[in-house]
Amino acid sequence: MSETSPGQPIPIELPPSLTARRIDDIAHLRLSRPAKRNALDNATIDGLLTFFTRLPGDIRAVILSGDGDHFCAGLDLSAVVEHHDPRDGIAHSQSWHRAFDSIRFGKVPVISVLKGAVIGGGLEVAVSTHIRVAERSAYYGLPEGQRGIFLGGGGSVRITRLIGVDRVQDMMLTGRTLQSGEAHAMGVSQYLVDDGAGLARAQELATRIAANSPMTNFAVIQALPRIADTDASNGLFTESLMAAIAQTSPEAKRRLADFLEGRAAKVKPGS
Ligand code: 1HE
Repeated sequence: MSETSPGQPIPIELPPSLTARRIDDIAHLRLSRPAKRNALDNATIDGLLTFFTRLPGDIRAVILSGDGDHFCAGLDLSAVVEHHDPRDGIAHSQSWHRAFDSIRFGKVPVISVLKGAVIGGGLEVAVSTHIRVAERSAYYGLPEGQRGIFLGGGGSVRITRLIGVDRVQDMMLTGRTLQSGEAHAMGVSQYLVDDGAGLARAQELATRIAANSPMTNFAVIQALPRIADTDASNGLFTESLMAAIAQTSPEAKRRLADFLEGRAAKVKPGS
C-alpha cells in the first residue's frame, strides 16, 4: 500500500486530516495534513479515537503513517488554548489518553511507519502503536520544555518505560533529538529500514500479523502489557487465565492439529 494506493474506503467519518483505506483485512490510516507536518489538532485526536473504536470487525491489522516527509510534528501549537482552570487542561490531556489508549488497547495490532520528524505528541502516538518501523530519516524530539508545556499524550508513562526516565529527562531538558539509529538501539523502533521502504515493510509485517489467531493477537495487545505492568503474582494468574482462554478456542485446536499433522509452517531462523 502506498500513499496513492487505491484500496477501498472505510466507512468511518473522519476529519480531513485523516485518511483511511483498506486492502483486504488490513487498514491503512494516514495522518494527511502534510502542510502542517501532520500536527495533531483536536479534530485529529477525536478522529483517531473514532477510527480505532469503530474499526470494522473484519480488519486484522492497521498501518499508521504520515503523508509528506514527516510522520508528525506533535501537538498543533496554533490550536493550544489557554486553560485557566487546571481541570480543563486535565480534560484535554485525558482526551489524548483516550485516543492513544484506543490504539494501544484497541481491537487489533497497529504498525506505525516513522520518518522525518517524530516530535512530542508524534512520539506519543508512535509509542502507542505496537510495532514501529522507522525509516532512516526519522528523528525524535521532545521540545515541550522549549514550548513551556509538558507531555500530555501518555509519554510520561510510555516513552519513559521504553527508553528510561533519564533519557526522557535529557531530551526534555536539553532539547536533544535522537537520530533513527541511536533511537533504534534504545528500542524506539523494532525495525529500521531505508528511506521509502517503510510502508512495504509495514505491509509485510501486517500480513504476517493478520495471519495469526485473532485471539492470540488480542491477548498480545490487551493482556501482555497489563501483565508486564502488574506484580508477579497477579501477572502469573492473569497469564494463566489468558492462556486458558486462548488454548480452549476452536482455532487453537485447529492450528495445533495443523502443526502436528505436518500442514503448518515450521519456525525458521531469520524469519
Ligand atoms: C505546525 C507545527 C506544530 C509545524 N503545530 N503548526 N511540536 C513542535 O514543537 C514541533 C514544531 N515544528 C517544527 O519544529 C518543524 O515544523 C518541523 C521540524 C516539524 C518541520 O520543519 P519544516 O521546515 O519541514 O516545516 P515548517 O516550515 O516549520 O512548518 C510547515 C508548516 O507547518 C508551518 O506553517 P505555515 O503556515 O507557516 O506553512 C508551521 O507553522 C506548521 N507546523 N509544526 C502547528 N506542531 C499533548 S502534549 C504534546 C506536546 C507536544 O507535542 S510538544 C511538540 C510540539
